[in-house]
Amino acid sequence: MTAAAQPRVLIIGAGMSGLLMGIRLLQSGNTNFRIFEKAPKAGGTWRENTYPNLACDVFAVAYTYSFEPNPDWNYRFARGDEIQKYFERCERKYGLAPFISYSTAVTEARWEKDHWEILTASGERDRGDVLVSAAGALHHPNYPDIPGLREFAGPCFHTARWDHTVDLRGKRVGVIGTGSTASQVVPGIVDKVAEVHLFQRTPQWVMPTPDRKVSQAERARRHRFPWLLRLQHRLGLFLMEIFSRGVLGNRLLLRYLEAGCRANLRAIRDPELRRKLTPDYPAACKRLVISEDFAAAIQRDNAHLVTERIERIEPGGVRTGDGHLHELDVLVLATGFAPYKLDFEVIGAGGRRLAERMAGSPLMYRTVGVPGFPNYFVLFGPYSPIGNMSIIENSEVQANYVLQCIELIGRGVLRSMNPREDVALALKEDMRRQIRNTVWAGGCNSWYLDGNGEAVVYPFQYAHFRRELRAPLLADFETT
Ligand code: N01
Repeated sequence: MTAAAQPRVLIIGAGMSGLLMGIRLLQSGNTNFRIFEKAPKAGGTWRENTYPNLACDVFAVAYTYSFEPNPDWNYRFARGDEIQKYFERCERKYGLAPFISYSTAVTEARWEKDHWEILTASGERDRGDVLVSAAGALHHPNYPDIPGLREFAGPCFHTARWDHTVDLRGKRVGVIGTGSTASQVVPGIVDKVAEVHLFQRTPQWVMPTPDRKVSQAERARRHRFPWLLRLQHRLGLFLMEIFSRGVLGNRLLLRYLEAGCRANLRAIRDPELRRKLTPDYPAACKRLVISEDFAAAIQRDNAHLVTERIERIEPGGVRTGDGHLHELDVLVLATGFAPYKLDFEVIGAGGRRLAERMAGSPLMYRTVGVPGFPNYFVLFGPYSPIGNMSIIENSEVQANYVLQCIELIGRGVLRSMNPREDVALALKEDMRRQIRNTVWAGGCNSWYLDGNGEAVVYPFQYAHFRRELRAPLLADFETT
């Protein structure tokens, strides 16, 4: 064990949750930590996603750290670039830069009897008492396994690797995928391109939530009355929580959500297009898409919804099952992510590999721990998402819990804490039973599902989540 009062904490990732963990440590008086960030700057998903029309579908007033409200959001649903600036501002304001090693990729973390050893891509080693993985849930682009993908003659890129050197003006652009990302990209480019062809494998329920610009007067009011902003933050979270209750099994709310989505579909004038866009699974089974402008965009004369199965990609475009070649100049892959994938190896007690523990059906302890991996904590890992709830709120609850564990170590109450496997298995069984009551068991395919096709989301109400993570229960751990 290193410094007793300030356990040394190694954090992987300087996105929303890694920065949060750093700030919480500083606020608790612990300066003995280091954040490893493989990229040259902070921001995580908001640094990596820069596609046109990128915005967050959580109310902007609620999409901040609770202790750092932002009076300056320009829209009701904040745009990607302003969110990125918000996190960069937090990094500066809380003085995190000296604690962050940028352009430093961790390749391996190994538990060595009573501490963690970290190895970076440049061969540097570091050691700490606690390891926090804040590496992001949706971070590794999912490149579709479509024959001929590499043969496409024009520019082809994933939405999380948007190529801004490609001028889309006057081009025929193909977009594969119809998730939250594609539903923003299509309205974002439709005015600029000659044609947009949206390749849909499965229709999505789309909830139109009116967006608007925040007036100068309102921003001034938020500056002048910080209590108003705090109130709006709470209110925004409350609305998201209500919304999530529908997803978590409240049939009345779910019907209300579906009615909103159906009303959105009624705005599609062409019955054939409407039919193609209508899902055959319950609303919110996949993560609900929030978009005010998708319905209008897909009805534009230069927008074409393609529902024929993609057979292959050829140099000139996309060939569908009906033999038709959709000729394209640019191909955009809005095909989502491989969730929770880590690009570093984590080796726990007895040489156990985290990747094996997570393969198929992951075993987590109360969303933050993993049996066999002492003093290892995960922020926003498997089982963390709760409906469309703000992930910042989730991560705050988790970071506060982790901080308490670190403080137990700092006070010398224990040196290491390893979640008990029997406890984690029993909790997992409870979750699996509960998941059967949620809309995620509605028979659709989504990134919420694990390798066995089971949802790895948090199936209880938000209040339950907060209660579960209020304080560590030592009886749940093997401790030294
Ligand atoms: O990814 P997705 P996303 N051939 O996994 C299709 C967050 N987010 O990037 O449905 C053809 O949802 C796939 O088809 P199917 C949010 O949590 C938030 O859009 O599997 N198609 C699907 O249509 C979101 O849930 C915001 O049949 C293929 C699409 O690609 C999460 O990120 C904005 C295919 C993938 O959809 C991920 O969203 C953006 C193939 N081989 C993202 N493979 C906001 O806050 C996949 N697809 C607004």
